[in-house]
Amino acid sequence: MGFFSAIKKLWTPRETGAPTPETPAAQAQAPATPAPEAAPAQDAAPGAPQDAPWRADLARALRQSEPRLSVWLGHVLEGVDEAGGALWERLRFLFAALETPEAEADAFIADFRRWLAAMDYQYVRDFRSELQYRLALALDLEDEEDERNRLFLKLTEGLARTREQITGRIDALLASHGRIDAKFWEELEEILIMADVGFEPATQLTTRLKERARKAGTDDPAAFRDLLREELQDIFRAPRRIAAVTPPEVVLMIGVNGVGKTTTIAKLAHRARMQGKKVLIAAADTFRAAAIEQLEVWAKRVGADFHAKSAGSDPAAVAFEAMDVALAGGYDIVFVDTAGRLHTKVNLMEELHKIRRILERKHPGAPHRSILVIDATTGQNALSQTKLFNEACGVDEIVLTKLDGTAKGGIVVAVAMQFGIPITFVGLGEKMEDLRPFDGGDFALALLGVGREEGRPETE
Ligand SMILES: Nc1nc2c(ncn2[C@@H]2O[C@H](COP(=O)(O)OP(=O)(O)OP(=O)(O)O)[C@@H](O)[C@H]2O)c(=O)[nH]1
Ligand SMILES: [Mg+2]
Repeated sequence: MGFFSAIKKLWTPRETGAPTPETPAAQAQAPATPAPEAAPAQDAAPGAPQDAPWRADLARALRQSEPRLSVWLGHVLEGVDEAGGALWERLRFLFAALETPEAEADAFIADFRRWLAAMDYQYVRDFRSELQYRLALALDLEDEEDERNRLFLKLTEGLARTREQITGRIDALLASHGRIDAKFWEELEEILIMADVGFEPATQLTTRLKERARKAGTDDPAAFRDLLREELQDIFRAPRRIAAVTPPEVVLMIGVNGVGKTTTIAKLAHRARMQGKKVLIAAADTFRAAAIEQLEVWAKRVGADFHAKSAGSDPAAVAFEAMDVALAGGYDIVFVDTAGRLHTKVNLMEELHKIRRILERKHPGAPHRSILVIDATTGQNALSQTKLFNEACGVDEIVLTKLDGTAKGGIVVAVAMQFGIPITFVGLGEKMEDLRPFDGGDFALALLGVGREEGRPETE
């Protein structure tokens, strides 16, 4: 949806004397005159039919505000403390201003109200964050600066303990060395190993940093932080694989026990639903009846359809049937949950193979994304998990869960260095909005405790 082109109409400073919007995009592209028929902000002009005073006030506030979702939401929620008629009216006003088709706006609000009822939330303070997340997804605004800053804060918080491990010690290292010498590199390597980067990756990283320092012609410890930041940003810049997919896109979720496969499916399904996709979830973890029930509850909560067989059924048979349902039902995306398995158990890994074969037979190209879920608190074991799952059945993407509060986030560096498999999402908590796209550059900055503004290379 053309969020920015839509809001620009509201910004036109012509009639309000509002401050000129400060973003360059807006300055460059703001149209000279607003399209009078499109935005309700125009309806709110004196004499317009819908002249409830709040409309004029809200229109003015929106027109004068920064082009940021959180600022906009702040105006929409002005004076609104709880869910109810006033909130829905004000949200509709915002949607109309953004030229959202009415049916989509209604669907969004109906969906959100269902969620509020299911969660038993009434007050804005309890659901504001979820509302902003849903708006960001529905309006395709996740890349907006504001959302990225919000995520960056969470990431920085989540990595606080890991950062203590790495940055605190690196600070001490820098303070104790007048120049970068052999002893410096030795101590650095030790710090990296202690921070769970792992022996081999730590050696490799140190070698790469040495090379970087040599090229930069510096032995000044003051320059080191920048070298490390650049190196980490490079490491995390694994290319995303984007391939054309004939729907339904099939996502297979794999990993050891308890890492967060099922909750990650729920979170990804939630995202897909908010992006307007038709979603099917298949319960190919037939190992425990409770696992099937857990997934069914999640499917209901996020508004996805669900396919399961009884506990103890062949997981490949579930996948087989689910593909029939998905193909016949015109689904956009299918998530296949699998039982947690030890990567060292050959027969269990063979079962994953079988699921893959069935999916491929039913729908050539499937599974399009085989996602390995790794628990960031695992430490070094994450490396052998990645290696064995990748060898046994191929891993296209990695999702790292439980990054909130772990001191072992250094493992991410090792995984990224050793396998070159893109990390696509990170889990920063148990809520739906706590699963976010992984941005390697931001991750490196958060890991080093550098702000986004200071850390952005000039070229980006
Ligand atoms: N703090 C935190 N907890 C998480 C995160 N992701 C998942 N969890 C929690 O981890 C626990 C296990 O999650 P599940 O999704 O059931 O894990 P699973 O991999 O499906 O487990 P099995 O099916 O038993 O193999 C749950 O209590 C989740 O709420 C995260 O990013 N942060
Ligand atoms: Mg599970």
